[in-house]
Amino acid sequence: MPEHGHDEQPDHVHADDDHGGRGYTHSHGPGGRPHTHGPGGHSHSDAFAQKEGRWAQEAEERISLFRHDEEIQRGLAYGLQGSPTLVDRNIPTFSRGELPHFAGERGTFLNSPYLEDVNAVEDAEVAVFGAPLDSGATYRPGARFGPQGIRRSTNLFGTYCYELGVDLREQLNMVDIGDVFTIPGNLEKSFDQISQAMAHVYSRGVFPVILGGDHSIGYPTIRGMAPYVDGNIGIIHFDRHVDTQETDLDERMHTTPWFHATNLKNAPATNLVQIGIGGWQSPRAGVQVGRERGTTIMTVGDVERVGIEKIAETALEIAWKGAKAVYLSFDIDVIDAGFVPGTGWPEPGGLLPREALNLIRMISQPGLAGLEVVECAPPYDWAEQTALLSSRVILDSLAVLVREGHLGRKASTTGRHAWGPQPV
Ligand SMILES: [Mn+2]
Repeated sequence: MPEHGHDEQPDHVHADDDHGGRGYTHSHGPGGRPHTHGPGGHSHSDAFAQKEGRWAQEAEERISLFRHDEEIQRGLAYGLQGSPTLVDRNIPTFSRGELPHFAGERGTFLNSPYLEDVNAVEDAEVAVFGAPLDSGATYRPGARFGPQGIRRSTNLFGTYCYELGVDLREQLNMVDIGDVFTIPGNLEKSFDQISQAMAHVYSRGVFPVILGGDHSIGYPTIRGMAPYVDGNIGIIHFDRHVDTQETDLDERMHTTPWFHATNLKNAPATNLVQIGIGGWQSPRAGVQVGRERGTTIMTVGDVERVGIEKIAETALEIAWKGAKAVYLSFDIDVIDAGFVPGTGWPEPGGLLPREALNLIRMISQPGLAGLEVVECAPPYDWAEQTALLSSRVILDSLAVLVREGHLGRKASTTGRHAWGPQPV
């Protein structure tokens, strides 16, 4: 079992040693929710949602409040005791923790600690970093502000998710290591920087979360991790677009990452699964490459007809076939353009947010090697909704990885300061 001490987890929650962190399990209901083994043995008349609702109510009790309490103490020490008129004596004069959500903004992802010295990254289990790049955008630029927008949108969230029964502050050592120094106007140099950043994090056994950036970063991220994977890498790619052509407008662009990534020795195209493809923005050159190389494409119609459970199961089968690691690349434009106006190539008719998040939860169950969310372009965003969905993809995936025991091993509920390495 994972070290964070979930010895009372219900029996639907598996540590990865149950299935070697490779295959997937059929013992989960849709969305990774518990199916029949909720506490108290409910009757068959219970609706599925009620079971999850009840399970989560019980699960909350098993999560520590250690880091929450520690954060309050630190707030009082560093932010001074609150004014005498306040009844709640946990409120400091200066905001120093999660609350209030509109203030005290640290500017990091989910208010996690900022790690200035990236040499110390291995103390963390998850490192979030931005790849602010939009030189690969062939229509709307703006994704260079994606990392900033995604981080800002997380001010709205707490660290606890009700239905997943996970509190990331308590159960995960996650740090934000800032952004890669990309070179505007020079994709190849930016790619080199991104690959080097990825290699630094991945080679130290730290789970990378990359905030894009346009989708051209899909190639350098895979290239950065590939030398450190002892075997093949599978890629699960959510997108409205195939992104498999060799060049676009005479260069490698955000329409080309998988042509180049699947040229890498250990990232075969046959392990590339593309979900949500369709519409009127798919260059035929890319489709031809996918056909020749044997990629797997599942359209939004497939998702609708076959159902998300079967789609996730099939995607995992193909991505994990003979592979040692599976990487998630999520283009936010896979979601219907009505929900994600802030993106480079909006395409109506995509997945619904609920479908996308359920798929993310399911494909995260057997474990991932890392993930990226790309193409969030805040200049076109309304009310932060594209950034919010981008954040949710990351948060939901991390929560499932923690709940399934793939992450959360370094977190200790006693004796650690904050929820990651602290600056010295
Ligand atoms: Mn796309």
